[in-house]
Amino acid sequence: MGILPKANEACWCGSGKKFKRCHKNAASPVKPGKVSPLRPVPDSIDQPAWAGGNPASRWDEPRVKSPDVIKRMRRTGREAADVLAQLGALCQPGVTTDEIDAACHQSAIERNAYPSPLEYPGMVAPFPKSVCSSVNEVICHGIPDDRPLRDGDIVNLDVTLFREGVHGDTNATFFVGQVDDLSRRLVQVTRECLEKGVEAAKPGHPINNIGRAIQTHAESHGFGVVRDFVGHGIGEQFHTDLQICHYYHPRLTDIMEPGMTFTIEPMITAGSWKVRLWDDGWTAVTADGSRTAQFEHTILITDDGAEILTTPSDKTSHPYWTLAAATV
Ligand code: 1AY
Ligand code: CO
Ligand code: CO
Repeated sequence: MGILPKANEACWCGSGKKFKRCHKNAASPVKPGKVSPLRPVPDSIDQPAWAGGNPASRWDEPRVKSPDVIKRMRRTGREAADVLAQLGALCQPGVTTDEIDAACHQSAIERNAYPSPLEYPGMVAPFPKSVCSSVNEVICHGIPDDRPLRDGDIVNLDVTLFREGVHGDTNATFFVGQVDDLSRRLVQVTRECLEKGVEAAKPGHPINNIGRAIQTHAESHGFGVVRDFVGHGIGEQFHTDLQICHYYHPRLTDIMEPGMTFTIEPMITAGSWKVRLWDDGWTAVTADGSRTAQFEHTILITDDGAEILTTPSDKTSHPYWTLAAATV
């Protein structure tokens, strides 16, 4: 659970005001809720190794993908983006994150896809749901439960689908009703951080260019960059050994090559970027209870830049594209 300042201490938002005069009323920490029973996936859907609680293995996967894998990743990526945009419409006051999970699960199955988070192995227990839902100070890997979304919340939904033998991974942060100015700015800047990360992704350049671009932008707005979770190689496996830090890491000098596929998924905080993990082994929250936002794409390094594989069929209903035009 997030640790908040005492009433007379400085607010985490950096306003210089006392906490009680600033964000205290908005700061009702997210607590673990009730998690509904496992939703089954029909046998007709091709499933990753961990489905059904099977012991999963990892293997060496080429960093540069074949044209056939890339073709399939484009299709899976688009389906994942379409599901994410669809779920965004549900982010309204009173809707529970479990209801959003049910919609994700059903939409995945209708598209002949397995929702990759479902039963993914963890240190404490497998992930029990089909989408990660992370509200306010939850950085990532929140478990959908019976908590109704409230007016003023921000909620990240992280959708990964497994289809045609490959994964597509994408997320966005949505506003619930009327959201305060600091949170709106946080979400907007986080979206820009992903955009700047994608712009820094091009062949012939070291992979730490991405984190440098992201960190520079976040810190210029007074925000923090989470260190504990990174972008990752993706393809026939959900996560490969390739790591993409969202801050500048001098040793990550691997050169980007055409055909590489990986995620960029900056987690940006209004206050501390230090992480605490709940006892469930999944839910990661900010150590100081400050709010946090995230956006994610799966990208392909091309001959002259990067292609976003998680581009939806309709950009007009997807926050990565609609927020670009808005001003905060
Ligand atoms: C992640 C994992 C599960 C995840 N996201 Cl539901 C779900 C959502 N996210 C990120 C950003 N996993 C990641 C990363 Cl970098 N890496 C995989 C790693 C991990 C898991 C949770 C938190 C951090 C890092 N898992 C390592 C191996 C797990 C065991 C396993 C899984 C699959 C196949 C064989 C063995
Ligand atoms: Co994750
Ligand atoms: Co993701």
